[in-house]
Amino acid sequence: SGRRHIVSDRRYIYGELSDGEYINNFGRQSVKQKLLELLQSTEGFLSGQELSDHLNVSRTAVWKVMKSLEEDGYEIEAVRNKGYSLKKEPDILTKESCASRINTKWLGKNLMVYDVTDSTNTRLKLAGEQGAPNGSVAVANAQEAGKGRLGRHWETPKGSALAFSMLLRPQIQPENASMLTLVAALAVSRAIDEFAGIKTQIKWPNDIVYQGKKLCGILTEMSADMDQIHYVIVGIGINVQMTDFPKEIQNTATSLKLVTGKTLLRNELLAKVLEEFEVLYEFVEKLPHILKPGGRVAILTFHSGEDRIVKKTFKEMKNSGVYEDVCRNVIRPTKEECHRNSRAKSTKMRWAIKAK
Ligand code: BT5
Repeated sequence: SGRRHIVSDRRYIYGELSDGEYINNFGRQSVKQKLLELLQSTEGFLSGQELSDHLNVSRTAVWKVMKSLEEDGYEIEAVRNKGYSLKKEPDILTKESCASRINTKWLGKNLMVYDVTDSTNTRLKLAGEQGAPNGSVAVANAQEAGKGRLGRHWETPKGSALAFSMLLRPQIQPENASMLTLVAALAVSRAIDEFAGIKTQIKWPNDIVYQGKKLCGILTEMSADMDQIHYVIVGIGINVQMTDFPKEIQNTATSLKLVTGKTLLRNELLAKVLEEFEVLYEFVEKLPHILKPGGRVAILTFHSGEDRIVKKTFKEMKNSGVYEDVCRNVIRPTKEECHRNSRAKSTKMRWAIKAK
């Protein structure tokens, strides 16, 4: 139909984005990123010769890239006749540290990484206007004008916050775009729980909290006309290393460092969130094809962050037999089920379809 306006990635021109660092991972990866990936995925040592052969560059070039990684804070052990081994990874957000960890199909393959910027939402909006493809991601180590909702400010201190935004061009109706915030909240909550070994709660629709304190905020912005979405920007701010906050929020905010006592790597967390989100998003995007026009479905989430309202809604829908107006969002129960149910075979999915 005329509303299906997503065009293939090939139609976009990558080269036009001069702002920030724009990596097209579909194309060439940098030697530095590839080298880092090799070091990360190897337990023992990698010889200079092996690396040079594998990366198709000289041994001097390998050595130079090693030096540059060391300057970034990577601890690399170099042993004569054995080679190189990665001992410790620093908590930095660079194009290499992020891209080397991201293991998705399409989300974050086009990646902009800023050391300092105004707001990743703003950066990505500009990129969106210039035609950046679905799944583009902007990450910042610090934001000078981080945005909350309704013009509020989002604290993004350098080196301790994970702030990033995802650009999406979903094939859904504008009135359904809010479900992307829910999907993002679920993805973040799952990613944090798995990564940090804690149980977060989703304070629908925008916040992830731990014991009532805010760990993460989500800001979704959309460019659309009456019946079509041009793009949606989902911005996610997660407090990772902060140990103190400005006075105004010191009683309401917390961080993964404060909660776990551990220094968790922001690039790894980013990769986890993107992975979780990609799976959920693909499911949500399929819904219009599964449902009849005007069909609606319910939030079916049995996630730890599930709250009472959702439970009640679910029950209400089941009992009333009139599901249609209760809720229009579906979020899959687990990642495995997402895969398993991708053809709408499970009971839960059948139930959801009945709900139209
Ligand atoms: C939000 O707004 O929670 C959405 C925050 C979205 C931030 C991300 S970071 C990447 C992307 N780029 C951006 O520019 N934004 C997105 P709201 O619900 O309005 O909450 C804002 C309120 O939370 C503020 O008024 C403060 O009271 C409080 N706050 C500010 N910074 C915080 C922090 N780091 N942790 C916890 N609470 C904070």
